[in-house]
Amino acid sequence: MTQRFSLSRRRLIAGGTAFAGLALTGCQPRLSGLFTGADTHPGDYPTVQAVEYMGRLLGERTGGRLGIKVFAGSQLGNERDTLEITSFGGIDFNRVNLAPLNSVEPMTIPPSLPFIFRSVAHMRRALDGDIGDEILAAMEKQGLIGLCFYDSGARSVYNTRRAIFTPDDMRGLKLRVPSSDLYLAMVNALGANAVPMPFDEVYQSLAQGVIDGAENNWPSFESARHYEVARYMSLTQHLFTPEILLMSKISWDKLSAEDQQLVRQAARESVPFMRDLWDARVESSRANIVASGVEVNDVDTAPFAQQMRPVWDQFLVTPQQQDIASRIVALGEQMAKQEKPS
Ligand code: BDP
Repeated sequence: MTQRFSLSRRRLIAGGTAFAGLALTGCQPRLSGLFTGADTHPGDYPTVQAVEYMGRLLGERTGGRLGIKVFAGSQLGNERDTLEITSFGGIDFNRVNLAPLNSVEPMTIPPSLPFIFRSVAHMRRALDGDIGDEILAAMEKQGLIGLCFYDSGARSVYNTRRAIFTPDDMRGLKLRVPSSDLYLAMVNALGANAVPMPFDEVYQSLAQGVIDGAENNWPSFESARHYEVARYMSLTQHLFTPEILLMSKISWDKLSAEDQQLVRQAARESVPFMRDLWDARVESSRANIVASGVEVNDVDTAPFAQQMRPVWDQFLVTPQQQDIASRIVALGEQMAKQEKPS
């Protein structure tokens, strides 16, 4: 099921001249300078802001010797492509969702399973501890250094046709998913037709009727303007798949041990900064979307969870994946118990 990165030379060249220059820098030893960063979201999005903040911290702490220039808005390509280029050393930092890594690194599967997290608090607690550290460490064998996780809130289904209340309402809808076998299986399990597609092509495809809908969090639904076309948002909250900040292992290996430490520390400090921005952004995006007249409805999530459940067994294949998944579940149960008034 897993695959190595497989970006062809042709696609790398087609990626544009920006890459050509960036890819070349991967061959030279470099101990200082302005690193490149990739993000699919626009400059004001919390993930971009967080990596820029991290770059400012690095600048302050090294007298300007290190810094990060983030190329926002998919300027360097979609997430699958930028991930491959990052693993070749052509991009230094990359902030992506875990979804495009699902078919590459098995340890990204557990936190991407439907309904595995009960809440944002559950997700944060799991990823802030050993579970998160083990997943970050697993990235190294893919040529990527896992630095930290960022929030991505809950993902829900939106579409141009009708409000969704039960899985039956999803039948026949052409629903865009990120490039991930797990996402494909999840959406197909609900009776919809999953269409894998890069995020930056979704708006156009919705507008042209190539797809009927997609699924995402409030800030992405707003920021990519999908809500202007998809006027039904149904709160399935089926996923809390987090974002991850990665560094190319090739770039990492060129840093001194002290600079590696500085990078790790700055990444860690960008997490609470990001979470504050994120919480505010979720609220403002939701308010703007509701004010624009999008029809938003709650759903009973139990039948969705039940219908998607088989993907757990299908995708949790290694003992390490199973172990992480059961620890996430156990943590959720423990948190729920503590929250219950005695
Ligand atoms: C957003 C993530 C972004 C993904 C996008 C997607 O922030 O990294 O590219 O979803 O669905 O929530 O592809």
